[in-house]
Amino acid sequence: MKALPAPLRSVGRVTLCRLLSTCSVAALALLLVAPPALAAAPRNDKFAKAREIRVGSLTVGTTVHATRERFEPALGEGGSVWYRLRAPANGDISLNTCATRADITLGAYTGSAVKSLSAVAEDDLSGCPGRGGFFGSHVRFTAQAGTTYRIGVTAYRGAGGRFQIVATSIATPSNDAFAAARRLLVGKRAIQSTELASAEVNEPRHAGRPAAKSLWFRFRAPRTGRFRLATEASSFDTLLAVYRGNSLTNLQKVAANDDANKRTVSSRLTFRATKGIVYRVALDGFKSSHAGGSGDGVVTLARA
Ligand SMILES: [Ca+2]
Ligand SMILES: [Ca+2]
Ligand SMILES: [Ca+2]
Repeated sequence: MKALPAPLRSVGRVTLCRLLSTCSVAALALLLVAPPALAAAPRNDKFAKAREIRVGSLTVGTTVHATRERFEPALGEGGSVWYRLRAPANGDISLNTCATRADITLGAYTGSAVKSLSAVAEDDLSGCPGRGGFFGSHVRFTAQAGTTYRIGVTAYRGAGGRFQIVATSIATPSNDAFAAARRLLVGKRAIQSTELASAEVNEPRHAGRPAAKSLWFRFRAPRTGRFRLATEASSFDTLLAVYRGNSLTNLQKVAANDDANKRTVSSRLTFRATKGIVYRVALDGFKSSHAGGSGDGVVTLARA
């Protein structure tokens, strides 16, 4: 539901630290976990050892024990790790670290050597909705098909920590319409931007809010039992709903959720499924004066 108020997102780091009483504690914690000499650096510490990531993926990494190379872009003061992302098509690409508590920065560059990089987009802490989103970074850039972009994740200060990068392409989603629902598999994630999604005539409200930018998924239960759906790591205030029925006009709600708890704006629900029955899942966004109601969506299905 309610996201971080807009003024808090735009204040500078010093002011933010004053607002957050936990800041000094966090700084102390960073000092305590400062890397000892000779600790193993992450495998993608060096620019030349960049790890590949793709749009529609979630990547887990860490800046702990990472180092800096000469001529690196000076976005943060700590160590960096590197990724390469090859644009599959022309269009905008969005990268976020919203599910990250560590204070890290995110940059996208072109160029094949660390001393000749051109910044395409950089972000320190534009913020993400919900608790823990204060240090979230978000970049978006217009990509050219076939171009390899270099993505640097740098600790702002100190060691940084573990992070998650979600990458999506801002394209018209193939599963915008109920009839074109995308298949969900147990134990897998579906990662897509909802930005260009829309609502259909006769579409029900999802988790109590009018349908606006919904994506549809379908799930055929492989056995009878309880399953869990969650949207953690999404970059926006999500709504999630599960239905039975094979058309928009005969849907029966099975379960729905706006916020998993009072500390988050991501959604989480469990539902009992019957073997062989097809369930339809809607992902939508909570639109408010300071939240757009769309972004990088992550839907995870698991056995409960
Ligand atoms: Ca490095
Ligand atoms: Ca839709
Ligand atoms: Ca929500």
